[in-house]
Amino acid sequence: MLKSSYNFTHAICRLPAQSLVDGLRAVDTGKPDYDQFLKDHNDYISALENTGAKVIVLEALEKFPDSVFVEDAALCLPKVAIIMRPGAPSRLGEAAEIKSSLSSLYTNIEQINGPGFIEGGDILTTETEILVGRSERTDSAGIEELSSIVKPWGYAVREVDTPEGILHFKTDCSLLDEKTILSTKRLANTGCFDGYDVIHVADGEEACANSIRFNKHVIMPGNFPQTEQALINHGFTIKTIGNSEAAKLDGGMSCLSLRFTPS
Ligand code: CIR
Repeated sequence: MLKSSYNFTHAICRLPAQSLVDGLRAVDTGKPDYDQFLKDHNDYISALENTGAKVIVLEALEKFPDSVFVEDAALCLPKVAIIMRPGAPSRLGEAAEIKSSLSSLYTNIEQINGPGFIEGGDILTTETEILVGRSERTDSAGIEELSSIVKPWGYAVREVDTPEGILHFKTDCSLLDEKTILSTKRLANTGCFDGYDVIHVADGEEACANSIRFNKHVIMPGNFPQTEQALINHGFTIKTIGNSEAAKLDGGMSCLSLRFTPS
């Protein structure tokens, strides 16, 4: 049987708004180039489509500069979609926008109502559990609410720590298959992946830890040759995508899509 944590029939992406140049970032490393961002985003969509998936491309939302990072607004499980409650005030309104897009695709839609906060970038769904990292954007109350929503659907949530200074839990890790995680050493050293096989990203290549396994490919940002070679050596098929502009906004491969199989 195909594993549901990395095999998907569908993805949702959102076109980048021109306002993305005003998107959130921890450190200002320069203004993102919109045209380059759009080109990379197009390549990303093609990479998803090339695995046979249907990609739904939503309209740009100028009101929300970070809305291209569509992953943070929802968690899409096989039978239920859960609308998040982003911890960044400027992103809170993205929840209602994604809800209306998901309503034609899912029969069951649940919602985090608060008072807690939770963003999709802090959630790693594996074949056996849902790991959620506390971060600046996700708190214990948000995780607790998610846990009570998904329990009746048969999912166990495990709350873990995201090391200080890292935007999201998944900034530093990705699922590669049902037993294997790609992770930075600083995250894996917390012990949160004990019981899984862990492949460490190469020293100095921490920024490629945010990759995605999407059907037969691992889609990772370009220019991380040592980690790319290590993954090839482990038997994974790699597709690289330019990420220079999204990286200026602390974005990577997972943030740019919601990946799912509606039932
Ligand atoms: C933000 O700070 O919210 C955006 N500039 C980047 C969001 C990246 N999302 C993700 O890692 N899931």
